[in-house]
Amino acid sequence: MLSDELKALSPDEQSFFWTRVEDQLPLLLPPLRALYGSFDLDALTIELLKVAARTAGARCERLRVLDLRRCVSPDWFQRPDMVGYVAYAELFGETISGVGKHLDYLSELGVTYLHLMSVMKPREGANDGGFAVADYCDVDPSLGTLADLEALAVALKARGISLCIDLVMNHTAAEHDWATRAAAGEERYLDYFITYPDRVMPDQWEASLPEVFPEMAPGNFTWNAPMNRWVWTTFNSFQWDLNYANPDVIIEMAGVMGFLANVGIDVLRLDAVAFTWKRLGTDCQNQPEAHLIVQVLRSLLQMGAPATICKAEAIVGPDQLVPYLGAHDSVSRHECEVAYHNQLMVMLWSSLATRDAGLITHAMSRMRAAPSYTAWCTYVRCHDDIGWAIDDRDAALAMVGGTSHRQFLADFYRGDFPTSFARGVSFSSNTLTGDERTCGSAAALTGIDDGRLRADEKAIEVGIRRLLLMYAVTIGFGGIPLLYMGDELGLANNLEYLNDPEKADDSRWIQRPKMDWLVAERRNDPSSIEGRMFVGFTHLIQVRRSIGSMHATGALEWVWTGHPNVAGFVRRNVRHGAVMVLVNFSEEQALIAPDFPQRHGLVTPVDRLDPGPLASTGILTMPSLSVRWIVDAAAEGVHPAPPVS
Ligand code: OTU
Repeated sequence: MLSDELKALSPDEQSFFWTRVEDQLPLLLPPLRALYGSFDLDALTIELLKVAARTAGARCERLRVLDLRRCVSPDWFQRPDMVGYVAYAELFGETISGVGKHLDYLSELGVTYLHLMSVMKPREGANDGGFAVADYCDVDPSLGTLADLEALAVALKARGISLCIDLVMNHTAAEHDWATRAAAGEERYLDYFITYPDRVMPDQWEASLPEVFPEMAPGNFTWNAPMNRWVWTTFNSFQWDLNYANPDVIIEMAGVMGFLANVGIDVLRLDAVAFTWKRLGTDCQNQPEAHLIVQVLRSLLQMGAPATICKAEAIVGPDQLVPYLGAHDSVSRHECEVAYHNQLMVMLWSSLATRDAGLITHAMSRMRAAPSYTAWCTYVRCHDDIGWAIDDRDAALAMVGGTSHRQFLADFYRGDFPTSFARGVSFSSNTLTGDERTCGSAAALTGIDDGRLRADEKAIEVGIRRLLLMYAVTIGFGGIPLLYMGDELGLANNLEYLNDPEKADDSRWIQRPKMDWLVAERRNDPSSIEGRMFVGFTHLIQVRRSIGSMHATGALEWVWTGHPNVAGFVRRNVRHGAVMVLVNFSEEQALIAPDFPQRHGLVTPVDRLDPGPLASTGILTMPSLSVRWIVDAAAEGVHPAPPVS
């Protein structure tokens, strides 16, 4: 069986493939049965195994070696030297080969993971920043060719940098071949999408569906005249949701994933994965089946191309989030290896505004632990808006009102709250629900832009401290910290999008500037804002690489520091000891009990960010807006700084 698909492989490689199949089948079959039990399961299983075998059989020698290496070292993405950088190919390097010209810059920063956005072929015209894909297996012609992408993956790998791209799995562009064939009346492809002849069903669905882009793209269905039907379009009218209830769709998507893995992609970011299954009477997000779909796809990838992993893009509440890493109510499964930690992101912005450690400590402590074989992608900013995902129960524990706190955060980061330092803008505010999301560059949200606009040196300085504080937490968390392009230089809000009619109604473009390579030249000038930022970033990254306990496998515990402005957590790692991260969100200095680290088991505490003595005056001082990464010197094999006499 499958001999045709596997014929390019040596007998040893074939048996390696069959070992993976044997290993993964018990993980593949239960979700497959739960999803598609009413279809011919044997035939479907064989079809999917063929896809996996085709992927394995078409893999080049270099990637087959990588498969072996990563099967031996499955923790490759969990290590302390993993540091990510996120950039639009076009905005960072103009073209894909242009990106290749800036690899020294990434290496200088210490980057080992590049998430390159919007590289696959989008529809023409408005395309939601590349998230309306017309061909999953071809590159945007304005950026180059598939061969360029392959060459870039090779060049990155030579520097120890993994490549991540988006797999927009929930929807295709209306111009994708499947969609045009559906529109032309081909039955097979009609069933790839969710369409209705009249408003009866759409109205029933709409009764419980929220709107993701209420201002730009109200409603969840779009009338398609050629087809004479309503099409399910959760996002923009030109983004058609795929129908995963049809097993042909999952077969196709497995094929696409194998294809991209064979181009040399290390990480597939599963865009909008929360939306892939629809259930009447619900908000059609985070349905159990959405998880089963990922489990199936991930298993097939492990069979065909085990060097490639999946990243969940599920920007959802804390309870719904951890299951994407496989941590479900009563069992842990293999699902995505990595996922965005949007709860940490939201909590960091919340704490920066309130200066208070209470809510973040309650909320983070209540979250279920991520399985030890996964890692969080931690981030401060990304290309999207910030949705204020504060859970009402967390708010209640911290004795704040959920609704009023969410409104406060939207006001604060819009700059409309007394004492606010932020200069963000609102995104897709929903007048019905009162929900408002926020956009703005990290520099704008931390007060650097405000300082620049008012030419207030002091405010700029404080803003830089805030931005570096945010990154010191995400970089010090373990997992894969993601640096959003431009943050390392403190790039400001960019208002150019307002002049482009295709972008003007989407304020997310405010934080999508073109990389400013002239400004970047100042990165080693410590008297410039860019220099202070860049040096701060490289320091954090270099130090992190040397701390074994930042490995993502360690267990995480949030701790109460006894000071209302200071939050903290400890990551304990069987192999590498422990690290305690303390963060003071306030502009005032804070004092902590001198033996606080010892009380949490760090016998010989040393701050690896600032090697001065920790508690020389009988008290542990946290300067204004500061972060400490405290390790146990005895366990880490480093020596504490000598006491100051
Ligand atoms: C993603 O985000 C992308 O990151 C966006 O850039 C796209 O516009 C969108 O999908 C459609 O492809 O609604 O506001 O978890 O937060 O999936 C951003 C739910 C989005 C959403 C997320 C989506």
